Amino acid sequence: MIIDTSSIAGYAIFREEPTDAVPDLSKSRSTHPLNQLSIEEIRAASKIIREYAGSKPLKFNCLTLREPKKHEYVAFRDRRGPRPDRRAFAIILEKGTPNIAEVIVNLNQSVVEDWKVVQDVGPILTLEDLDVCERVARADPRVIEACREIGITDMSKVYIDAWAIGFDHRWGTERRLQQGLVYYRNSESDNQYAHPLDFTVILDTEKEEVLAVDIRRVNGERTAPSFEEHNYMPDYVGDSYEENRLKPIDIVQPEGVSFRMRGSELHWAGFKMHIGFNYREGIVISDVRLDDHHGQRVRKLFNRISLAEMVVPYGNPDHPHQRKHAHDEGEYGMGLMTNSLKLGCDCKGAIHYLDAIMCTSSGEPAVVQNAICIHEEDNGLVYKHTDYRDGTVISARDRKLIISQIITAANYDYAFYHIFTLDGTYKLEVKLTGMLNTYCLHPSETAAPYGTEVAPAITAHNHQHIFSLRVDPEIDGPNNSIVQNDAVLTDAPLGSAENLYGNGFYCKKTPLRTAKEAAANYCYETSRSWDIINPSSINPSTKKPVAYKILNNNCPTLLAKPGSMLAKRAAFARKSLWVVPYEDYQLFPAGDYVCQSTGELGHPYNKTIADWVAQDGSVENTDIVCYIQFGLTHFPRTEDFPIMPAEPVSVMLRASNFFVKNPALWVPPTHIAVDKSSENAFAQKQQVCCGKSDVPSKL
Ligand SMILES: *[C@@H]1O[C@H](CO)[C@@H](O)[C@H](O)[C@H]1NC(C)=O
Ligand SMILES: *[C@@H]1O[C@H](CO)[C@@H](O)[C@H](O)[C@H]1NC(C)=O
Ligand SMILES: [Cu+2]
Repeated sequence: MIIDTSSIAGYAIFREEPTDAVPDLSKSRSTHPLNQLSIEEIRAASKIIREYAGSKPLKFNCLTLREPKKHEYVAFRDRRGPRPDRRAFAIILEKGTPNIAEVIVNLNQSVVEDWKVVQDVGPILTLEDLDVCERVARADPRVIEACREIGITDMSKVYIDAWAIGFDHRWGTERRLQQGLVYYRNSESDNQYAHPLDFTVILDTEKEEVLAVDIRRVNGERTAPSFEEHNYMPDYVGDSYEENRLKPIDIVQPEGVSFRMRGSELHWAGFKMHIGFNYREGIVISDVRLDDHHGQRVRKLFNRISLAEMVVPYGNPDHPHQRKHAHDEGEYGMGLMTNSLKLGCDCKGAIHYLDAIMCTSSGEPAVVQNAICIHEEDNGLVYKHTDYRDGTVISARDRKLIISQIITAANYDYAFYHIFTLDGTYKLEVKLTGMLNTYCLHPSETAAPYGTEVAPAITAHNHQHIFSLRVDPEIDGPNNSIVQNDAVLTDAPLGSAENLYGNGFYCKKTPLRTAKEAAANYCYETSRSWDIINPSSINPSTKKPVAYKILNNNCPTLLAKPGSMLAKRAAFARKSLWVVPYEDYQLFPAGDYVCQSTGELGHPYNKTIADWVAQDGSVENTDIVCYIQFGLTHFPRTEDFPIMPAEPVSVMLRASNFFVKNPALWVPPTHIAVDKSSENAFAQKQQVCCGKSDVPSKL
């Protein structure tokens, strides 16, 4: 079926043969309402859109599933309502005009249901858009001259990373801009980040023209490039590999995996969920439920989980570095930048892959094979106890179900691991690797205080990585509230009757009732956490509402002055937590359109979290959505060069008085040593911990 392999900006995108025939969708078997659009559905939707547009030449910016409205989906899921129609959502550029249209297609009825023209917004830069940068900039006389001035005449050795521009007042939003960061390679496989050049190129994506070459002169002088090599590919460092130092580790699952898939629905260890994917958010996990073994029922946990935005602001105030604050999701798309994964390299063991189906600018389907990896890993102990008197031991092992994807955003690579464990926990772990963004140092400059000289004359600027995890909770049902937990000392003074010894402390619970109250920051002094509670579901033991606790203690403060462009554009990153009332299709906290956004309040077509929170809606005992910000502040180290060792950062949602007891008690223990008189059949089996691959070391 796949006939032509082409590579867009180095990513593996496999194109399907174009066809005019509209597939007869009515014949296809019923699709889960949250499934990605199929190849046939993409073809059908783009044909319907083209026919509607008549002779206007169109450029598809995106074409993706329009998820059903929540109440329609829930009614269908709970067998109270009809199957929702399949719909597609597209953002279309009418070529040669400034018009941008948001289009909704009903695939069941083969009609365009809505064609809305929006203005003053910047649609995502797709890989095809970014491909313009290097091609056009390399051939531009001003770029050639800028290179010649610093002694570079072979333009085939000049490489230009395409970035969104942030915001540039010279052009506003009339043009779709990008900036090119310029590097040199001594040879094709040489590490370009060791040879950054001292200028950037501004381009118009649609006109495919260079608008400006911004040269950063120091005391009126150019900075000479460093040609010293710092490499990591085998051609250069292969001689230093020590193959025999590490013996192979193979993961053996002799009876296969413990999860089952039906299409994109996944069942594992009592969890049930749907795995979706789109060009913008990448992985979307919906409808997460869990068997409660003690109550013999399936309980709802989360309606939808996805990464909703991220920002990487750089801290060097010199022009043009202020423009480097990539919103990798809203500006480029987590789906579009996703890698095609390789067995045994990106994940080990028995792997189930799902493909991602997106669309090219001409409206053809584009498939990234093996975009989503689903696998299990051993996760150490889930519990253990030894009775010190007689050596009675019980222990059980935990394991993780991991749903992952890896993206490449120019120099950086990010791996996203959505992890479930046997105690009912959900965790998002992000691993940061790839290449530092580097810049050249003029002999009169020092890297400090805004960067680290990671190699002679090469600085890597201070920056942050702040991610926004969107969680639409459904803790035992749709109506939830938020309570802030702070560990505090008892007020009563030392020596008083209430606190004679001064050791009293408790968990101070503060209900956050409105969106403004719920705009909260982490507090290290009080080990702050937040409970998502269901006020009408009471734990019989505590007699208090059941909860899932947000544990987020990696919350860097957004390092941008209030009122700055960055503080406005990345307003979402100003708090560790936001909670807003649920609205259909309200997903992206930095706006639906992040490219060249100013972040000003009240944009007619581009609302952000700041707009939503300003309405100060009730978030008490109602359908709520949480945006959880986490990440790290990165002062580059020499160890991060020439390629960064992966650095993890994570956030967790953990059951808190949700179950009546340890939810992992059903997990058969792997080690029991008990009194032989025990009557229990399982205990009598004298189960041993080891599997076939566990052996004593031969040392
Ligand atoms: C709409 O189309 C989908 C996919 O082809 C199909 O599964 C579903 O049954 C259709 N729905 C209706 C109401 O006909
Ligand atoms: C949730 O709250 C709304 C009012 O905000 C109410 O209409 C609805 O019935 C509640 N749903 C459940 C399942 O309790
Ligand atoms: Cu970093």
